[in-house]
Amino acid sequence: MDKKLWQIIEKEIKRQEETLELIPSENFVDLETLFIVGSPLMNKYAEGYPAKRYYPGNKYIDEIENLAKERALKAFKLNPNKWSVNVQPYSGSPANLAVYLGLINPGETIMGLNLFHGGHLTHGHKVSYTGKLFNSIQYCVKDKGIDFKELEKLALEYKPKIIISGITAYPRTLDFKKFYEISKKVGAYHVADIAHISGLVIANLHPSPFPYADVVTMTTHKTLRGPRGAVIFMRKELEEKINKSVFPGLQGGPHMHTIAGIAYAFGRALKKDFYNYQKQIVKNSKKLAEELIKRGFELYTGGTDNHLMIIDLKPLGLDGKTTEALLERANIIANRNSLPSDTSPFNPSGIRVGTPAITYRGMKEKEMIEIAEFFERILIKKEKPEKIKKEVINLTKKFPLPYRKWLRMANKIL
Ligand code: DSN
Repeated sequence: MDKKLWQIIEKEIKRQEETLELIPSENFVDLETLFIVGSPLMNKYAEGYPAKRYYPGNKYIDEIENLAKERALKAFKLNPNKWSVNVQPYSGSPANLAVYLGLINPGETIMGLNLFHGGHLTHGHKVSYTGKLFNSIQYCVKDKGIDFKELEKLALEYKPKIIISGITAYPRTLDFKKFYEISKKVGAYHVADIAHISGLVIANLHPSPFPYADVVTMTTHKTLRGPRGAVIFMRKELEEKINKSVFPGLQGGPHMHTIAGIAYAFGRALKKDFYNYQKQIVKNSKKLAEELIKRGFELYTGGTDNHLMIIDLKPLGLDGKTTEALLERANIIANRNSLPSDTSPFNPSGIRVGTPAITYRGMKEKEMIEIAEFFERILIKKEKPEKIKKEVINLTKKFPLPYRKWLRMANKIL
């Protein structure tokens, strides 16, 4: 046993056990996912697609990839004659790049939500290849939501080939129909990136993009709670272009152990428990937002409709970096985040807070009140974070994670 390495793994497990994980894009996999993703499936090279591989020995690998695809389509109730799915992208960023490169040529125009307003790097931010390879036009949020007036004006002026509807730090419901209508007006593809909200869409707690999109991308480790990976759904007529773009265009051998974990995650998403879990994520998020507002915090767009919220720290005279560090001293993990008034993402004035991970641990509305109090005591009443840390650890102990069992098993058999 590699003692040095396992000691570090154990320390990280303890950190996860004893902290309140509020980064909205993070979650906790279950033990079955750990076993599947750690299985000997990772030994196999399988370039290509089921029944069209470049290597032999892929009989069972094909079964796994087909099962993942079948369940992914089922989870979103998609008609397999109209929609196709690619489960091979290594993660969300290469998935998005593969879509753009599959549909249009470098130099052509894409439009996405500005990073400071809640968009993702891969929606055309200038430091990402998506903003370097393509001519990127960014739309914004005004008041409490996406500024569709500006979006339409920009679309008519710049005639993008792709309009991306997608978020990474936007707490409101997305009106996919409006994106569709503007896209059609200017002859653009509508690509919806539902990485954050995929679980909510499956559970009908957020409107589905599928009636209005040409392509839908998502990661599999956020609200879906699967292993790290990504999936691309595309209308049948776009299948060949996008599949070729993923492989051989951008990637080599698919990670079949991860794809098996994705098959398992979509299988779990077909069950009633999954709906209850997603419902509680949103309930918790709304409760936490309400309790924070009650205590004097200001939230970006005034609240939340989904699993996340962003606290505007400017009225408290704080910045994101200082706040992130103060919270971490109390074992509360929430990440600093840009707001429209910011100019640098390194020291922004927001802190992003989400409920998927703590909801998986079993926390409900009662704990949201406690968490809002922690925020108030640290950031408004200026209590020492170290004092609150003990209370945070006590709270986390009531909602254990399953990883000790896994660790014990590793210790026993290795
Ligand atoms: N890094 C993810 C997030 O935190 O939203 C997106 O890729």
